[in-house]
Amino acid sequence: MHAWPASEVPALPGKGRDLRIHDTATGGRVTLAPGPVARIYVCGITPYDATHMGHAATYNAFDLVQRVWLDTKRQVHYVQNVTDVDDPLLERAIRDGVDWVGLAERETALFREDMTALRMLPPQHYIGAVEAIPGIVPLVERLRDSGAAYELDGDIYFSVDADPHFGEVSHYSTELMRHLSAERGGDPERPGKKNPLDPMLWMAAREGEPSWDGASLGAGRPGWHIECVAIALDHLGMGFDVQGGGSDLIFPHHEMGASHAQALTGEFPMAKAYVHAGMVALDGEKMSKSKGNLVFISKLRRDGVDPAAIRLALLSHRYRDDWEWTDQVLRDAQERLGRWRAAVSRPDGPSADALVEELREALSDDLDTPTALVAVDRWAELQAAEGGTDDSAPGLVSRAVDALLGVAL
Ligand code: 5CA
Ligand code: ZN
Repeated sequence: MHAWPASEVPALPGKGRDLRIHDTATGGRVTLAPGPVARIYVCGITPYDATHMGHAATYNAFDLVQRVWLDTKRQVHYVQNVTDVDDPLLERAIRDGVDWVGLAERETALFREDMTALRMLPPQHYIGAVEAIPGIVPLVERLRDSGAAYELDGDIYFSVDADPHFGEVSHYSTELMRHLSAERGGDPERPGKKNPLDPMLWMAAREGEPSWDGASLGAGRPGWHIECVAIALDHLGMGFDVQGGGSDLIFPHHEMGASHAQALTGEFPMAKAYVHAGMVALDGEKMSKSKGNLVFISKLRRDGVDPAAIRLALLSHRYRDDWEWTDQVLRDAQERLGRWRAAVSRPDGPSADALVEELREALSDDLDTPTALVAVDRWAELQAAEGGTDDSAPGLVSRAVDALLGVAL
């Protein structure tokens, strides 16, 4: 699949700082010190509805990770998937009486537009589940042939007991795992499974559902977790720097992915850091396509809201926190954007060298964006109150805010 166009990232004077970030698997901060090329996999959308504020918040976090790396003059190798065949997508297509392929294409196209408008850096490899099937089939065959997977009425399940490290990403109790498995696409109640938590790797063709040639597996379609493992291993290899997503992906998705990869390669973990963004809520509940309590990026754009203000609204929250979207959050961001734009539109101002370092320090500190925004606020206040004589300062602030926060002033 093609991704979306990249907005340019201005180079800043001086040197960026290494990123210290919270890793779910170890429960502490890790300093990500990748080589000259940093490798990141971010789980993409299941395209059955438009991009909402929760998605945008999660993609914003991983966009910042890349901006910090780029500021240290590293290259970034970024991979993202699109879960363009899965139960929720097929169910929505049936509910609305539309073709599932068309639905996925339409919503993916809208996602690209939203990401472009929000100045999110595009992945180098943007890969759909369907196009990944030829790579998924041999992995499932290998898992089955090595005894890490088994067949149940034609479906192939992964055996979580095959992985000695199972549980070491989420550290959740078995009880919680069971609960979340039922809630998030698993089938812990299905009779005949070796362990109720075992996830499906390959689902045998069902009447009226799409299916693909699975060689020795028979016709069917891939499970969700093996999709991301196949794409990540194909394009990044084992031991890449970050696997990212929202905190609802900790279990089962990232736990199972690490297990699949462990069973395939003997190595653990697949990613050096498992990084998770908090959940955005609306009206007291997690924003989700299945509940329908959504604020769509595309709707706000149609209403004339500046995407830079949306981005500032996202940045005003710390990425790991759960938070609630309200109209006030957007109004505050719009006002802030106005103040910042006024401040950089003057021909000179107070020196901004220290501000650049403050931004770098805040972002390298587990993406502390609220502190970063306050630093820019202070420069803008000083500009409004006293001005200054540095004629390079307004341009430097614009470039720094663009390069490090993705906001175009
Ligand atoms: N296709 C899979 C990942 S392989 C999937 O989870 N798709 S999704 O469309 O449901 O979600 C896309 C990303 O948005 C995931 O990282 C998910 O954790 C994140 N996300 C979903 N809802 C929210 C929310 N309310 N707040 C923050 N992030 C969210
Ligand atoms: Zn994924």
